[in-house]
Amino acid sequence: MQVKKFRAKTIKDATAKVKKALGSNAMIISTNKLTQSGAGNLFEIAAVPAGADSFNENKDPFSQVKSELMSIKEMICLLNQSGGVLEKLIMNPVLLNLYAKLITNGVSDYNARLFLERAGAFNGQAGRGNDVKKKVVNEIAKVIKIKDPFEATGNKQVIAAFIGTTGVGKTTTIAKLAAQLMLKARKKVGLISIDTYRIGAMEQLRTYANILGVPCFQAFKRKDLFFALKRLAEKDVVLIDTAGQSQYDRARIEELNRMIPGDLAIDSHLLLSVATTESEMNKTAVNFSPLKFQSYIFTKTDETERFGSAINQLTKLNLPVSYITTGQNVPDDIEQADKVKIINMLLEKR
Ligand SMILES: Nc1nc2c(ncn2[C@@H]2O[C@H](COP(=O)(O)OP(=O)(O)O)[C@@H](O)[C@H]2O)c(=O)[nH]1
Ligand SMILES: [Mg+2]
Repeated sequence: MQVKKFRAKTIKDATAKVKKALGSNAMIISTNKLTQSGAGNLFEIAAVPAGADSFNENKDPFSQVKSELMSIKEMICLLNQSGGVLEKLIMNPVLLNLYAKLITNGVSDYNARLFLERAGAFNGQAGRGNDVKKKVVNEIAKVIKIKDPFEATGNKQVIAAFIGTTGVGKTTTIAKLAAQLMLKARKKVGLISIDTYRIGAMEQLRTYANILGVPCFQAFKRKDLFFALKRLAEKDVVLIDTAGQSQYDRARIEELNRMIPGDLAIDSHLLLSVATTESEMNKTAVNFSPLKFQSYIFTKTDETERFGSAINQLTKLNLPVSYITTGQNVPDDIEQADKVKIINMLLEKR
């Protein structure tokens, strides 16, 4: 392999030289600050052309970063971050690479820095090497909580409601869950569609219910909901679909809040699409908060490579994640949330 070295007075200039010589897919082997007496700063980047990095696979399942190396593209992305993180990490390509992955996958600069800081990455010598990388991964793992809402609860019925903006994937997710709970966990399932504004949201759910052969009730009013729950009292699991709320529509969210009574043990899941921006996600969570949801389901993970917005959300309101949905196929494209998988989604180079 041909390693080439490029020197310049700033990291930016050295990066530009690598890009010019080896292209924007070049991989960085090392970054160094060469101290020169009196002559000011001098930085050196050693790099190889794209495709030459396969020698460095990490097999540790908890930090399965496919490549330990950072591409020049990621370096260019980092140059746009403020606050001198680059200078602090320049002698530590492993951490620089990790930081670059977090940023390019949508973790906010603030959070990426926080994870590194908590892991002691900026503490001089102590912040060097692979140990500290593991600590960073651990710090990320700490904000990811997991919950299995349908784990064996004895004979107790589980009632789960699915809330979120129109189009986020509520009905599809319920169909996937209903099928999996029936086929894999051998549970008896019933469905309810809450449609306070009578917008005819029931049809899609009823179609799935017919295919699966499970009962499906429509509830326009609180008393319909009670009636349906009574009829489904023998089921192991009742899944409640909700329709018609935009995250900006406070009146409808309030309406739904009145419908879903606090005295019933209904476990609410907020669905958030990872394809939305961090601020949109947060606004949705804030606006739906009167419904006191207890966990997140992140949807459409297949549509984006950026899982960072979900991590940002978890640092804001640290509730557990119950499921991740990975595509349009019913019933296959859903997975129970898993810490290692989530971290890999975040750190894997795709
Ligand atoms: N790519 C992708 N599409 C999804 C996923 N989940 C749902 N969808 C699609 O998103 C659209 C809206 O889904 P729907 O369940 O009707 O959303 P609802 O309005 O929240 O009930 C449909 O076309 C679904 O097939 C997912 O995980 N990935
Ligand atoms: Mg729907």
